[in-house]
Amino acid sequence: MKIAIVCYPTFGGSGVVATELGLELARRGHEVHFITYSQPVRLALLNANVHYHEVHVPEYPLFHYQPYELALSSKLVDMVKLYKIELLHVHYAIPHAYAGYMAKQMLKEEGIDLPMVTTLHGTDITLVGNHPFYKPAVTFSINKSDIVTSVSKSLKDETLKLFQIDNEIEVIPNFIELNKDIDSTSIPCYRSAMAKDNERVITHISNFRKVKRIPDVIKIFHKIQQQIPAKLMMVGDGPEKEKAEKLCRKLGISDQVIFFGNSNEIDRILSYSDLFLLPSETESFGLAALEAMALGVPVISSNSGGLPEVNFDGVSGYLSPVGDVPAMAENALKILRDDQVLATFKNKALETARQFDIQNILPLYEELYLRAISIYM
Ligand code: GMT
Repeated sequence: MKIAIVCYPTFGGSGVVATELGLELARRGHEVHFITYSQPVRLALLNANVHYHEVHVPEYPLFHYQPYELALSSKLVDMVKLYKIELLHVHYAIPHAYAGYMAKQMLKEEGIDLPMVTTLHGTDITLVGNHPFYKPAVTFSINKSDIVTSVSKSLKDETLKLFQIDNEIEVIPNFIELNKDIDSTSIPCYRSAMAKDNERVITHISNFRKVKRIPDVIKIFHKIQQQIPAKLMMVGDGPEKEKAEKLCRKLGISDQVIFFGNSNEIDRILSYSDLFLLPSETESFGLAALEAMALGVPVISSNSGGLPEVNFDGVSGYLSPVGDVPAMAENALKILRDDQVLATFKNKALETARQFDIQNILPLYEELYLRAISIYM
């Protein structure tokens, strides 16, 4: 199949899922065209089956806001015609489903039917999409998509609760490539650069937005390090980072917390980690938790949104109510205190991650694409 994928090119989960999906589709012989405003961060490699087309929005003094949707839908029309693309898969409803629908309508005028699959990822529904300023357009574009998927059952339920949806929503969970070769062309970071041998390595990875409850991450770690030697790896960047550094200074733990910023060494850092913290306010799925589990790292998370569908309580880690820092710290210590217990949780985390192996999930998308194409046959 010739497939166009529209996504955010940044470190966010939806862009990562879209990129990994496209790369695996290409490995399976499909021709994949990524269409977005810059090359997706995980898209290191372009080849005969992997193409990237940049959406350029020229500046003009009259525009207070650059009309990205307009440029995206025009680019989609041009690329579909040029490469004879058979299907469009948009990740994150805003504004991708809206721009995709416009492209579809323009192509229809020229006698071309373009099936469109929309995947809902989370904040496009729970935080941003639900805002009255966007709601009518988001509802419209979900209802006009040929097939809609959500990354968890929780997100599906939330979408049906918040929007007037008359379209079916199918759940296809996010996935992970297991047994990845953690090879790096750059100089790799070593465990010894992160922690001493007797210290446990605890990690948090996110975009440091409010929804991630970064202060809870620091407070949980603060309690853990009072009981056992440990270091905290804070990976990622975003609006809450500066406040987090301040809180570490206030709690007197700055020398035990390393802030990495955005990193391409995520797998390596995780492979040295003993525990992953994800106390988010809400999380439609929690891809970062799955990435940790796939490298044998147990997860301490909140129990909100889709997290219970990924992190199994008492098996791959523990779940607690949002904001319950004492419970999260206590559960973390239950895992970390004893080498044998830690080893068991590590094994179970990896075993749980296997359920989300890309090799099991990808055929679900292939089947769905064929179904979308058949609508217009
Ligand atoms: O808000 C984020 O964390 C980023 C956001 C995105 O657009 O990438 O993540 C959402 O999509 C991910 C991939 O499906 C999910 O794993 C995250 O749980 C979800 N984030 C939230 O629901 C807060």
